[in-house]
Amino acid sequence: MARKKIALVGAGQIGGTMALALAQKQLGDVVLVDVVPGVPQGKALDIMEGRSVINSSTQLSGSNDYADLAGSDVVIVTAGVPRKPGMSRDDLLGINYGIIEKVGLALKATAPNAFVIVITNPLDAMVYAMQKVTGFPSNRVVGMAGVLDSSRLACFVAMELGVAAEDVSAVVMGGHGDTMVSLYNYVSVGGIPLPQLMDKETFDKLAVRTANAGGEIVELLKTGSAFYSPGLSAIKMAEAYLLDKKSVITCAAKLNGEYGVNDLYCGVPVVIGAGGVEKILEVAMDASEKAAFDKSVAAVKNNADWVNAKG
Ligand code: TXD
Repeated sequence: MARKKIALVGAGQIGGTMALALAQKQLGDVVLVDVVPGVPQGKALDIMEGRSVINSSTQLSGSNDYADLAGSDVVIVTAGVPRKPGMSRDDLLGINYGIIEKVGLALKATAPNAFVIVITNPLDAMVYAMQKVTGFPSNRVVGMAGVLDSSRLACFVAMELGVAAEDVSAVVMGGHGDTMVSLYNYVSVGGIPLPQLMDKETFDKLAVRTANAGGEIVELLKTGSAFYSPGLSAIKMAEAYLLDKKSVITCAAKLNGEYGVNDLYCGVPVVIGAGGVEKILEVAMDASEKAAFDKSVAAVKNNADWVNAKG
């Protein structure tokens, strides 16, 4: 079977993290592409030189030329600028739209059959823009946010209960921003529904921390935003596609009527396998959760309307 090709467009903090994770998991050969001369080449070579240490046969290369995206099976896009302290994700809309448009046109020309995972913020608008610019079917264009947000909530629940994070699964839906919705009834601790182990008041505090988790790290780092957990989250999505795992995970997917939402990308539980987003799962929400989800959808729609106005 031919080796898979995974392109990472953006070889910055998240791009480098993903390249290392991919070399460790040996999911396919990796090409890092960036506009900064030397950075993708240097990071690729650095990881190549560590392969005998991790027993990896992955081939990694770096390039400043979009032509090297040709034939990619998976493309993960972090190209853009991250937040600085005091900035909201929405503050990145204008500058990152211009970058996503450029990358999308390149992908349309060089990797027409790729599964595209967008990470660039503001996430829900950028993945929407990517699908519009490439014209790829929406099952092959998805945004990484819910895996990260759900993992952040799982982390905070595990810390609060003193249990292993790997035994906590959570569902965080809606836009990747302040309005994201953490669902109390869909957190499982080793199969045990969270409401049997934690009161709602405590959970709500963890939900607030989850919605602010990105900003918390930006304030600590000062020079950029989170990159280890975002990078690992995107690799989970790529692995689900490449290994046809049928993983049930929360991603920014194109809604066409599901949840009563049309023509919008938003975080919902989906099944990812070799067909990309193979199924969108519609879960029941109580009245307050549904109201919060609708509020989040409205926030995402504002940015999507801005993208549509760009034509
Ligand atoms: O959950 C999520 N989706 C978020 C997304 C989690 C964390 C970070 N989030 C966003 O990802 C963040 O707000 C940024 O918009 C992206 C990338 O974050 P990262 O921390 O990796 O930013 P870097 O280190 O600045 O890397 C971005 C790279 C940088 O090396 C630029 O030179 C490059 O993108 N870049 C480009 N590469 C290719 N093509 C073009 N046009 C281009 N423009 C910039």
